[in-house]
This record gives sequence, structure tokens and C-alpha cells, in this order.
Amino acid sequence: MNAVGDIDIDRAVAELSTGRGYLLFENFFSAELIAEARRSIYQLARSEPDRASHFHGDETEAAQKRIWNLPAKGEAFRRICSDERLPAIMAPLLGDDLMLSSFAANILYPGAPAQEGHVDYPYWDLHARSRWPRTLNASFFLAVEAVVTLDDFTLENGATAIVPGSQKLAAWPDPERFAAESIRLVTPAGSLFLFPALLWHAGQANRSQRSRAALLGSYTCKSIKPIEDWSRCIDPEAAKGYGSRMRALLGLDYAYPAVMDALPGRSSEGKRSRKAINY
Ligand SMILES: O=C(O)CCC(=O)C(=O)O
Repeated sequence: MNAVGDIDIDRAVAELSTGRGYLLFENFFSAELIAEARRSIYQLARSEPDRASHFHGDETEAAQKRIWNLPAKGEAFRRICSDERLPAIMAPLLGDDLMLSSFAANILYPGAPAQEGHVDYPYWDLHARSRWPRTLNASFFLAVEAVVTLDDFTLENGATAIVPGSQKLAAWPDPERFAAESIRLVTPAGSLFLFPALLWHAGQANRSQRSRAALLGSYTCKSIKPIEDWSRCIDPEAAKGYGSRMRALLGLDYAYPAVMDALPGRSSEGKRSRKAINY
């Protein structure tokens, strides 16, 4: 079996691509790591102002909060997003050189409204269909999403809604179909759920008395421009201390885009070249 820990990679990839389009793992991360990440997120939420969010219409009085650029904001976040099991499951879909496109937190405070059903493919604007190639389809995935629950996800507090199988449609969700076919990912804190960014999904309204927080990781293949511009978000000095997996996910050691004029005069790519420019 092609496995990492007790996860059968081939089955996982089949489920994500041609199956139900999502995987849910309870207790994926240790209780200590989740507690530390949760503490940091609520602390950051107290110290940071409201930040840009999406799929809440023109809402200005946010009852939810985004904390962006998490790789720069603590070792716990770096440990979570660079956990070796994530690239092991995603690599068959996104390639070994997959990168992190965004790693942020979403906090839904009591009273937070539901998002509209959407896809992240790999940005947020597939509703503007003409901005994307006409032939775009679901034959391969440009991004995979990883949601890490920091609080229990319940029906009352906004557990994410998804439509199983919708990753095969490569289409913006139809609201009526979304309402009729969506299910909720009710799961305890410390869970991970994975889905291709084409799966129809949306955070739901928080009708409880307590906040609901999650980490949202978006992973993409290397030819996609990440949502968060790591070259400007991450302090290069601090990044010298990051592990090699983390650096690779941030694309810090990847050669392209390159100033080709600055490269040495040799053949550096192709099967017969001794060394690609990024090795
Ligand atoms: O927080 C959630 O439940 C999902 C959030 C989401 O899908 C998004 O912000 O794109």
C-alpha cells in the first residue's frame, strides 16, 4: 500500500478527485498543537484590525475575522501547514513541487452570516467566468484546500457546508442546488478536512453563543501565482530558520519567476542537462 501513517494515499487521491471530493480526519493534529494554534489565533484576533474577507457580500460590520500570513506568525502554524502528511496526500494531485497559496484563519463570531456557496479555483472569481479559460475543466486540480478546526464544528456555530461530488463540475455553484445538496462537516476541534478547490463549499452562519475558528490552507501547483505574496509577507532573515519543507511550500528556493538575464550562460533545463537552475 502507498501510505503515509495509516492513510492509504491512492484511496485518498481517488476520493478527492473522482469520489466524494473530500476527506475528513478527526484528531489529525495533537491536542497540544491545536491548543497552541487556537490560543495564538484568538490573541492575534485581539491585536489585529479587521482584514479583507470574501463571500459576505458588501458587509462592512464584520462578524467574522481573517488572520492572514500565518507562516510568519508562529511555529505552531508552520508545523501545521508543513505537516508531511499534507503534501504526501496532495502531491499526486498537485505535483511534488506543490506550494502554499494561502494560510489564514477564519473566525466566525456569534452572529456571523453564512458565506455564499463558492469554489476557490484557485482564486475566488470563477463567478466571473470569462476571466478564466473557456476550456477550463476538472481534469486536473489547480488547488487543494485544507481546513483545520480549532473549535468543535457544529450545526449551530457554522460548520462548513459542502456539496459532495461537485469538484467534478468545474462550475460556480448554483445556489438552489447548493441548498438542496449540501451537507455539513460537523467534527471536533483538531480535525482536518481536505478537498479540491473546485468542490462547492461555504462557511455557514454562527447562531451559537461562542466563536468558531479554523485554519484555512490553500495549496497549489507551482505554476500558479499564490494568493498571498510570500516574497513580501515573509521576512527573509526569519525564513532562513524555517525547515526545508516550509521553505519549499513558500516557494522561497524555487527559481521561477527568474531574472533570466542574471542566470549563468549554460543549458540549465531539460532531461539531459546536468543541473536545473533550482537544484
Ligand atoms: O470557514 C469556513 O467554514 C470556510 C471558509 C471558506 O470557504 C472561505 O473563506 O473561502
